[in-house]
Amino acid sequence: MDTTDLAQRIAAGERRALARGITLVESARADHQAQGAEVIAALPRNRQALRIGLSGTPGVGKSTFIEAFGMMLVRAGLRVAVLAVDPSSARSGGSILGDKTRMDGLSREAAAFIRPSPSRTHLGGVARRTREAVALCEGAGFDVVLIETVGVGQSETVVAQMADLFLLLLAPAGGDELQGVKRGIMEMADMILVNKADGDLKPAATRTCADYAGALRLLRKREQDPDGYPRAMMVSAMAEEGLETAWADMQALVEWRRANGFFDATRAAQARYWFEEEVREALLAQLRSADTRTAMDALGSRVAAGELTPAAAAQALIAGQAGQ
Ligand SMILES: Nc1nc2c(ncn2[C@@H]2O[C@H](COP(=O)(O)OP(=O)(O)OP(=O)(O)O)[C@@H](O)[C@H]2O)c(=O)[nH]1
Ligand SMILES: [Mg+2]
Repeated sequence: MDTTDLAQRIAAGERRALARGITLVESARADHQAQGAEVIAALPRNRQALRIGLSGTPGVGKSTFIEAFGMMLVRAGLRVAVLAVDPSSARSGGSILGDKTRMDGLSREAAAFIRPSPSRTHLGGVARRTREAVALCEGAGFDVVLIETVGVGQSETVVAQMADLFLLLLAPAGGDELQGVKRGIMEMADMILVNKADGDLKPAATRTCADYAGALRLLRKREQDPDGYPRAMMVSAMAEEGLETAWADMQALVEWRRANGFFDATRAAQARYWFEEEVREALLAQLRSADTRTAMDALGSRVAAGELTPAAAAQALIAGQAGQ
Protein backbone atom coordinates (compact mmCIF):
# COMPACT_ATOMS: atom_id res chain seq x y z
CA MET A 1 0.00 0.00 0.00
CA ASP A 2 1.71 3.19 -1.21
CA THR A 3 0.07 5.92 0.82
CA THR A 4 2.02 8.74 -0.85
CA ASP A 5 0.82 7.61 -4.26
CA LEU A 6 -2.77 7.30 -3.02
CA ALA A 7 -2.59 10.80 -1.50
CA GLN A 8 -1.32 12.19 -4.80
CA ARG A 9 -4.16 10.59 -6.71
CA ILE A 10 -6.69 11.89 -4.20
CA ALA A 11 -5.18 15.37 -4.44
CA ALA A 12 -5.49 15.12 -8.22
CA GLY A 13 -9.22 14.61 -7.72
CA GLU A 14 -9.48 10.93 -8.66
CA ARG A 15 -12.76 9.78 -7.18
CA ARG A 16 -11.77 6.13 -7.02
CA ALA A 17 -8.68 7.02 -5.03
CA LEU A 18 -10.85 9.10 -2.69
CA ALA A 19 -13.22 6.17 -2.20
CA ARG A 20 -10.21 3.99 -1.44
CA GLY A 21 -8.93 6.50 1.11
CA ILE A 22 -12.30 6.63 2.84
CA THR A 23 -12.42 2.85 2.93
CA LEU A 24 -9.08 2.93 4.78
CA VAL A 25 -10.26 5.38 7.44
CA GLU A 26 -13.54 3.49 7.81
CA SER A 27 -11.84 0.15 8.32
CA ALA A 28 -11.93 -1.46 11.75
CA ARG A 29 -8.32 -2.64 11.21
CA ALA A 30 -5.65 -0.64 13.01
CA ASP A 31 -3.17 -0.94 10.12
CA HIS A 32 -5.73 0.45 7.67
CA GLN A 33 -6.51 3.31 10.03
CA ALA A 34 -2.81 4.11 10.32
CA GLN A 35 -2.49 4.11 6.52
CA GLY A 36 -5.55 6.36 6.31
CA ALA A 37 -3.91 8.80 8.72
CA GLU A 38 -0.74 8.73 6.57
CA VAL A 39 -2.76 9.54 3.48
CA ILE A 40 -4.43 12.48 5.21
CA ALA A 41 -1.05 13.75 6.42
CA ALA A 42 0.29 13.63 2.84
CA LEU A 43 -2.56 15.71 1.37
CA PRO A 44 -2.20 19.40 0.52
CA ARG A 45 -3.09 21.49 3.56
CA ASN A 46 -4.13 24.67 1.84
CA ARG A 47 -7.47 23.39 0.61
CA GLN A 48 -10.68 24.21 2.40
CA ALA A 49 -14.17 23.11 1.52
CA LEU A 50 -17.32 24.65 2.89
CA ARG A 51 -18.63 21.98 5.25
CA ILE A 52 -22.40 21.94 5.43
CA GLY A 53 -24.16 19.70 7.96
CA LEU A 54 -27.71 18.66 7.12
CA SER A 55 -30.06 16.97 9.54
CA GLY A 56 -33.67 15.91 9.38
CA THR A 57 -35.97 13.10 10.41
CA PRO A 58 -36.57 10.17 8.04
CA GLY A 59 -38.74 11.12 5.09
CA VAL A 60 -38.32 14.89 5.43
CA GLY A 61 -36.59 14.98 2.05
CA LYS A 62 -32.86 15.01 2.79
CA SER A 63 -31.90 12.87 -0.17
CA THR A 64 -34.18 14.78 -2.54
CA PHE A 65 -32.75 18.06 -1.22
CA ILE A 66 -29.16 16.92 -1.61
CA GLU A 67 -29.83 15.83 -5.17
CA ALA A 68 -31.44 19.15 -6.15
CA PHE A 69 -29.13 21.39 -4.12
CA GLY A 70 -26.05 19.43 -5.16
CA MET A 71 -26.99 19.62 -8.84
CA MET A 72 -27.50 23.37 -8.49
CA LEU A 73 -24.00 23.73 -7.01
CA VAL A 74 -22.50 21.55 -9.74
CA ARG A 75 -24.18 23.69 -12.38
CA ALA A 76 -22.60 26.70 -10.68
CA GLY A 77 -19.21 25.08 -11.32
CA LEU A 78 -18.60 23.73 -7.82
CA ARG A 79 -17.37 20.27 -6.87
CA VAL A 80 -19.61 18.63 -4.27
CA ALA A 81 -19.01 15.70 -1.94
CA VAL A 82 -21.78 14.06 0.08
CA LEU A 83 -21.06 12.06 3.22
CA ALA A 84 -23.56 10.49 5.59
CA VAL A 85 -23.47 9.90 9.32
CA ASP A 86 -25.79 7.17 10.45
CA PRO A 87 -24.83 5.87 13.86
CA SER A 88 -27.66 3.43 14.22
CA SER A 89 -28.60 0.78 11.77
CA ALA A 90 -31.82 2.76 11.45
CA ARG A 91 -31.42 3.07 7.73
CA SER A 92 -33.12 0.18 6.03
CA GLY A 93 -32.00 -1.39 2.80
CA GLY A 94 -34.99 0.32 1.26
CA SER A 95 -33.69 3.77 2.10
CA ILE A 96 -30.32 3.01 0.58
CA LEU A 97 -32.05 1.91 -2.59
CA GLY A 98 -34.16 5.05 -2.37
CA ASP A 99 -31.00 7.13 -2.13
CA LYS A 100 -29.64 5.61 -5.32
CA THR A 101 -32.67 6.74 -7.25
CA ARG A 102 -33.10 10.06 -5.41
CA MET A 103 -29.51 11.09 -6.02
CA ASP A 104 -29.41 9.69 -9.51
CA GLY A 105 -28.38 12.87 -11.28
CA LEU A 106 -25.76 13.85 -8.74
CA SER A 107 -24.26 10.38 -8.59
CA ARG A 108 -23.55 10.55 -12.33
CA GLU A 109 -21.88 13.97 -12.18
CA ALA A 110 -18.09 13.95 -12.56
CA ALA A 111 -17.94 16.94 -10.18
CA ALA A 112 -19.78 15.07 -7.42
CA PHE A 113 -18.85 12.32 -5.02
CA ILE A 114 -21.40 10.47 -2.89
CA ARG A 115 -20.41 8.19 -0.07
CA PRO A 116 -23.18 6.30 1.72
CA SER A 117 -22.74 5.79 5.44
CA PRO A 118 -21.07 2.72 6.82
CA SER A 119 -23.57 0.86 8.98
CA ARG A 120 -23.63 -0.60 12.46
CA THR A 121 -21.01 1.32 14.30
CA HIS A 122 -20.98 3.29 17.48
CA LEU A 123 -21.06 7.05 17.40
CA GLY A 124 -17.50 7.68 18.61
CA GLY A 125 -16.04 5.68 15.74
CA VAL A 126 -18.42 7.29 13.29
CA ALA A 127 -17.34 10.77 14.36
CA ARG A 128 -13.66 10.15 13.77
CA ARG A 129 -14.23 8.39 10.49
CA THR A 130 -16.49 11.12 9.22
CA ARG A 131 -13.98 13.81 10.21
CA GLU A 132 -11.28 11.91 8.36
CA ALA A 133 -13.53 11.45 5.35
CA VAL A 134 -14.18 15.22 5.37
CA ALA A 135 -10.41 15.82 5.48
CA LEU A 136 -9.95 13.49 2.50
CA CYS A 137 -12.66 15.31 0.54
CA GLU A 138 -11.05 18.67 1.32
CA GLY A 139 -7.67 17.35 0.21
CA ALA A 140 -9.34 16.13 -2.99
CA GLY A 141 -10.28 19.73 -3.71
CA PHE A 142 -14.04 19.63 -3.23
CA ASP A 143 -15.62 23.04 -2.78
CA VAL A 144 -18.57 21.88 -0.71
CA VAL A 145 -18.84 18.86 1.57
CA LEU A 146 -22.39 18.02 2.59
CA ILE A 147 -22.60 15.88 5.71
CA GLU A 148 -26.02 14.33 6.09
CA THR A 149 -27.47 12.78 9.20
CA VAL A 150 -30.81 11.30 10.08
CA GLY A 151 -32.17 13.19 13.03
CA VAL A 152 -32.27 10.45 15.59
CA GLY A 153 -30.48 12.03 18.53
CA GLN A 154 -26.80 12.55 19.21
CA SER A 155 -25.66 12.39 15.63
CA GLU A 156 -26.76 15.99 15.04
CA THR A 157 -24.24 17.18 17.59
CA VAL A 158 -21.52 15.15 15.93
CA VAL A 159 -22.30 16.69 12.55
CA ALA A 160 -22.76 20.23 13.89
CA GLN A 161 -19.34 19.97 15.57
CA MET A 162 -17.63 19.32 12.26
CA ALA A 163 -19.61 21.66 10.02
CA ASP A 164 -19.22 25.34 9.15
CA LEU A 165 -22.96 25.58 8.61
CA PHE A 166 -25.66 23.44 10.12
CA LEU A 167 -28.99 23.12 8.34
CA LEU A 168 -32.10 21.60 9.81
CA LEU A 169 -34.57 20.28 7.29
CA LEU A 170 -38.21 20.08 8.40
CA ALA A 171 -41.46 19.06 6.78
CA PRO A 172 -44.69 21.07 6.96
CA ALA A 173 -46.56 20.23 10.17
CA GLY A 174 -50.27 19.54 10.34
CA GLY A 175 -51.32 21.99 13.01
CA ASP A 176 -49.35 24.59 14.84
CA GLU A 177 -47.22 22.13 16.77
CA LEU A 178 -43.48 22.45 16.56
CA GLN A 179 -42.41 19.03 15.36
CA GLY A 180 -40.90 17.88 18.61
CA VAL A 181 -37.60 19.40 17.58
CA LYS A 182 -35.45 19.47 20.66
CA ARG A 183 -34.32 22.86 21.82
CA GLY A 184 -30.70 21.74 21.68
CA ILE A 185 -31.01 20.91 17.99
CA MET A 186 -32.71 24.24 17.26
CA GLU A 187 -29.84 26.01 19.00
CA MET A 188 -27.33 24.37 16.69
CA ALA A 189 -29.14 25.33 13.49
CA ASP A 190 -27.88 28.17 11.33
CA MET A 191 -30.81 27.80 8.99
CA ILE A 192 -34.08 25.92 9.19
CA LEU A 193 -35.37 24.85 5.81
CA VAL A 194 -39.02 23.88 5.69
CA ASN A 195 -39.10 21.49 2.76
CA LYS A 196 -42.07 20.37 0.64
CA ALA A 197 -43.36 23.92 0.29
CA ASP A 198 -45.24 22.99 -2.84
CA GLY A 199 -48.74 22.05 -3.98
CA ASP A 200 -51.21 21.19 -1.23
CA LEU A 201 -48.49 21.43 1.39
CA LYS A 202 -47.66 25.06 0.70
CA PRO A 203 -50.06 26.61 3.27
CA ALA A 204 -48.89 24.22 6.00
CA ALA A 205 -45.27 24.95 5.06
CA THR A 206 -45.93 28.68 5.34
CA ARG A 207 -47.38 28.25 8.85
CA THR A 208 -44.60 25.92 9.93
CA CYS A 209 -41.98 28.33 8.65
CA ALA A 210 -43.55 31.22 10.55
CA ASP A 211 -43.71 29.11 13.72
CA TYR A 212 -40.03 28.27 13.51
CA ALA A 213 -39.00 31.78 12.59
CA GLY A 214 -40.75 32.84 15.81
CA ALA A 215 -39.12 30.09 17.82
CA LEU A 216 -35.67 31.02 16.49
CA ARG A 217 -36.17 34.64 17.56
CA LEU A 218 -36.74 33.44 21.12
CA LEU A 219 -33.38 31.72 21.30
CA ARG A 220 -30.41 33.40 22.91
CA LYS A 221 -28.47 35.50 20.40
CA ARG A 222 -25.22 33.82 19.31
CA GLU A 223 -22.17 35.96 18.67
CA GLN A 224 -21.40 34.10 15.43
CA ASP A 225 -24.64 35.31 13.82
CA PRO A 226 -25.27 38.57 11.99
CA ASP A 227 -28.73 40.15 12.17
CA GLY A 228 -31.41 37.95 10.66
CA TYR A 229 -29.72 34.65 11.52
CA PRO A 230 -30.44 31.90 12.30
CA ARG A 231 -33.31 32.05 9.86
CA ALA A 232 -36.16 29.84 8.71
CA MET A 233 -37.15 29.64 5.09
CA MET A 234 -39.21 27.51 2.74
CA VAL A 235 -37.86 25.29 0.00
CA SER A 236 -39.16 22.61 -2.28
CA ALA A 237 -36.50 20.07 -3.08
CA MET A 238 -38.88 18.34 -5.46
CA ALA A 239 -39.91 21.47 -7.37
CA GLU A 240 -36.38 22.89 -6.98
CA GLU A 241 -37.69 26.09 -5.47
CA GLY A 242 -36.01 28.30 -2.92
CA LEU A 243 -32.67 26.58 -3.36
CA GLU A 244 -30.91 29.55 -4.97
CA THR A 245 -32.12 31.82 -2.17
CA ALA A 246 -31.05 29.32 0.48
CA TRP A 247 -27.59 29.10 -1.08
CA ALA A 248 -27.30 32.88 -1.31
CA ASP A 249 -28.22 33.16 2.38
CA MET A 250 -25.68 30.48 3.31
CA GLN A 251 -22.96 32.31 1.40
CA ALA A 252 -23.89 35.63 3.01
CA LEU A 253 -23.66 34.05 6.45
CA VAL A 254 -20.30 32.43 5.68
CA GLU A 255 -18.89 35.66 4.27
CA TRP A 256 -19.95 37.56 7.37
CA ARG A 257 -18.41 34.94 9.64
CA ARG A 258 -15.17 34.96 7.66
CA ALA A 259 -14.98 38.74 7.73
CA ASN A 260 -15.60 38.79 11.48
CA GLY A 261 -13.26 36.00 12.49
CA PHE A 262 -15.97 33.55 13.53
CA PHE A 263 -15.37 31.11 10.71
CA ASP A 264 -11.80 30.33 11.73
CA ALA A 265 -12.60 30.62 15.44
CA THR A 266 -15.33 28.00 15.11
CA ARG A 267 -13.03 25.62 13.27
CA ALA A 268 -10.39 26.10 15.95
CA ALA A 269 -12.92 25.42 18.71
CA GLN A 270 -14.12 22.33 16.86
CA ALA A 271 -10.55 21.01 16.57
CA ARG A 272 -10.12 21.51 20.31
CA TYR A 273 -13.44 19.76 20.99
CA TRP A 274 -12.43 16.73 18.91
CA PHE A 275 -9.04 16.56 20.59
CA GLU A 276 -10.76 16.40 24.00
CA GLU A 277 -13.25 13.84 22.70
CA GLU A 278 -10.38 11.67 21.49
CA VAL A 279 -8.75 11.87 24.92
CA ARG A 280 -12.02 10.86 26.59
CA GLU A 281 -12.48 7.99 24.16
CA ALA A 282 -8.94 6.74 24.68
CA LEU A 283 -9.32 6.85 28.47
CA LEU A 284 -12.61 4.97 28.28
CA ALA A 285 -10.98 2.39 26.03
CA GLN A 286 -8.24 1.96 28.64
CA LEU A 287 -10.90 1.34 31.27
CA ARG A 288 -12.23 -1.50 29.17
CA SER A 289 -8.84 -3.20 28.89
CA ALA A 290 -8.42 -6.63 30.51
CA ASP A 291 -5.82 -5.46 33.05
CA THR A 292 -7.99 -2.61 34.21
CA ARG A 293 -11.04 -4.87 34.43
CA THR A 294 -9.07 -7.22 36.67
CA ALA A 295 -7.86 -4.39 38.91
CA MET A 296 -11.36 -2.94 39.00
CA ASP A 297 -12.89 -6.29 39.99
CA ALA A 298 -10.36 -6.77 42.79
CA LEU A 299 -10.84 -3.26 44.16
CA GLY A 300 -14.59 -3.59 43.67
CA SER A 301 -14.66 -6.67 45.89
CA ARG A 302 -12.83 -4.77 48.63
CA VAL A 303 -15.31 -1.90 48.33
CA ALA A 304 -18.20 -4.38 48.51
CA ALA A 305 -16.65 -5.95 51.62
CA GLY A 306 -16.42 -2.56 53.28
CA GLU A 307 -12.61 -2.54 53.37
CA LEU A 308 -12.28 0.50 51.14
CA THR A 309 -14.53 3.46 50.40
CA PRO A 310 -15.60 3.85 46.76
CA ALA A 311 -13.65 7.11 46.52
CA ALA A 312 -10.45 5.66 47.96
CA ALA A 313 -10.68 2.62 45.69
CA ALA A 314 -11.21 4.83 42.64
CA GLN A 315 -8.17 6.90 43.59
CA ALA A 316 -6.14 3.71 43.96
CA LEU A 317 -7.25 2.45 40.56
CA ILE A 318 -6.46 5.72 38.79
CA ALA A 319 -3.10 6.06 40.53
CA GLY A 320 -2.31 2.52 39.40
CA GLN A 321 -3.31 3.41 35.83
CA ALA A 322 -1.13 6.46 35.83
CA GLY A 323 1.80 4.37 37.04
CA GLN A 324 1.45 1.93 34.13
N1 LIG B 1 -44.02 17.33 -2.10
C1 LIG B 1 -42.75 17.13 -1.87
N2 LIG B 1 -42.28 15.91 -1.57
C2 LIG B 1 -40.96 15.77 -1.35
C3 LIG B 1 -40.07 16.86 -1.40
N3 LIG B 1 -38.83 16.39 -1.09
C4 LIG B 1 -38.95 15.08 -0.87
N4 LIG B 1 -40.24 14.69 -1.02
C5 LIG B 1 -40.76 13.32 -0.89
O1 LIG B 1 -40.61 12.88 0.44
C6 LIG B 1 -40.27 11.49 0.47
C7 LIG B 1 -38.99 11.30 1.25
O2 LIG B 1 -37.93 11.94 0.57
P1 LIG B 1 -36.40 11.55 0.84
O3 LIG B 1 -35.58 12.52 0.07
O4 LIG B 1 -36.16 10.12 0.58
O5 LIG B 1 -36.30 11.80 2.40
P2 LIG B 1 -35.08 11.51 3.38
O6 LIG B 1 -35.10 12.58 4.41
O7 LIG B 1 -33.82 11.33 2.61
O8 LIG B 1 -35.50 10.13 4.05
P3 LIG B 1 -34.56 9.04 4.76
O9 LIG B 1 -33.41 8.77 3.85
O10 LIG B 1 -35.46 7.86 4.94
O11 LIG B 1 -34.12 9.63 6.06
C8 LIG B 1 -40.17 11.05 -0.97
O12 LIG B 1 -41.36 10.44 -1.34
C9 LIG B 1 -39.95 12.34 -1.73
O13 LIG B 1 -40.42 12.28 -3.04
C10 LIG B 1 -40.59 18.15 -1.73
O14 LIG B 1 -39.88 19.16 -1.81
N5 LIG B 1 -41.92 18.23 -1.94
MG1 LIG C 1 -32.46 9.78 2.49
